[in-house]
Amino acid sequence: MTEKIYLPDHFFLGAAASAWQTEGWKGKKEGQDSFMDAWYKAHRDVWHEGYGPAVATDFIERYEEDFSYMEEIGLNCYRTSLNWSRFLADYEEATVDEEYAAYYSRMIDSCIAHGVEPMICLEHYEIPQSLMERYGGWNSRHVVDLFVKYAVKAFERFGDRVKYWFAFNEPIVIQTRVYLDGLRWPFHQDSKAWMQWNYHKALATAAVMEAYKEGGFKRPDCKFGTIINVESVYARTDSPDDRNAADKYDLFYNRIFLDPAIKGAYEEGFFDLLESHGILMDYRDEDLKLMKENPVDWVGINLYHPNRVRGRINAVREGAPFHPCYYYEEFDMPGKKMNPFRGWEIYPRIIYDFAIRMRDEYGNKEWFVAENGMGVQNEGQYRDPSGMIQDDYRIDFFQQHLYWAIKGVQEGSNLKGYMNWAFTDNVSPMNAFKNRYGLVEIDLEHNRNRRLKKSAYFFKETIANRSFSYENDTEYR
Ligand code: BGP
Repeated sequence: MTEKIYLPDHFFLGAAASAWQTEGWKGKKEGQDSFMDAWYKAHRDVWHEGYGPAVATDFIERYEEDFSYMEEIGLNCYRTSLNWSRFLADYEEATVDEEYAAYYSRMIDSCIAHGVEPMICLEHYEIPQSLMERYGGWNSRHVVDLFVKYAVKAFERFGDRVKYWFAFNEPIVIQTRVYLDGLRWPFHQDSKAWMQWNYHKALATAAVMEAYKEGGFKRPDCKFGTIINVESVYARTDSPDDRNAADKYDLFYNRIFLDPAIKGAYEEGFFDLLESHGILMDYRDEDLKLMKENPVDWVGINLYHPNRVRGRINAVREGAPFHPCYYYEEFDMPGKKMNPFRGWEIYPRIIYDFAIRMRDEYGNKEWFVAENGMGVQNEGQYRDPSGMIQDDYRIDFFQQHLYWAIKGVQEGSNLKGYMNWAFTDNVSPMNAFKNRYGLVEIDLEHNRNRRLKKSAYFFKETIANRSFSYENDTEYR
């Protein structure tokens, strides 16, 4: 059955990206590597076909072109990050690198001139590598102070034009891949450092929120938030054992950031649990007060795929470093739909389920989908004779996810908009340009030229008509 789905009033449609995944290194100075740059240089072997952040999409030279396409599509907003490692020439003193700041200022002006609202994230994995080397990155409390100084400089420079700021994109990711799972350079496993990083980032979110308010940067039409990757978790069955596994998964990967950001506090018993596993971080009572007083205005949520778990069948070896999988095992649900390229299950209802959760468990705080999208390999095979990639699979993906998002709004969730990852194809950590996500193709063979995919026109029409057609397959056959 074909249904016409209308976008709710004021519901925005945008697209996201980040500085390190698009800009390229043009103009980058000695000592300005981010952690991602350093990882790429140190262990390039694992980066798909050797591509990485060095050139990326060359956004630094081509943002004007990208914004023209956004204008053509009618995109409401564009989210990217400010590259901490490049915006400052000295991280201790927060001395601004004028050259990078001038580029950034022009870029923001161009974005606005094309009718697109900029949304800026202060860290999308771009922690300066020199802070990793000197202090162990977010393991150090001093880095929280440096981050606040950096944020204030950013507000001073661009706060007159940027209304929407975010502390982090996916604050849990780096330390989970590095210290918890040991999957990435520099291959140093440390579960306690993992927790310390989580904590310092939650603290930094509150501290920057406070600086934003107290520095007078928060005009009435401005909002400060953070962007959290929620790992939508489903228990294998309704058994207490499976449900407990899902609950612990949710605690260690989701509530660990949602709770301090939105409720201003960790749940009761959490610190005891951390202590029982030997990973209780260093904290001060005054930090908890700061968090309590500074919840964010809204949150962006990155939602890609569900995670399914069950209670453990095998015990974890005694003496193994703590990992949340102490409480769960992943569960491979028969019959699940897959995006085979990225290896992620497709289950569009995750947006609706989270919408209801925000409504019922998080005081119906304002939120938006900050990333959702489909990464596909070898998209050239879907090119039509005119040269355009016919990404109908991506259009289906958008329709289904938007359908469930709008259902969430209809049932009272304070969901304000939806952003695709990403505007153009860009560099993923390690996978580089392997899986393409963009509405706009980046042609690596031809000077990184841009070309709109069919999905860009789906966005364009949906924005122009404030509606789209959705094939709701309800027929029993
Ligand atoms: C999100 C990140 C993005 C982007 C995206 C795509 O988790 O915020 O930076 O990379 O995932 O996933 P991947 O790059 O792993 O394919």
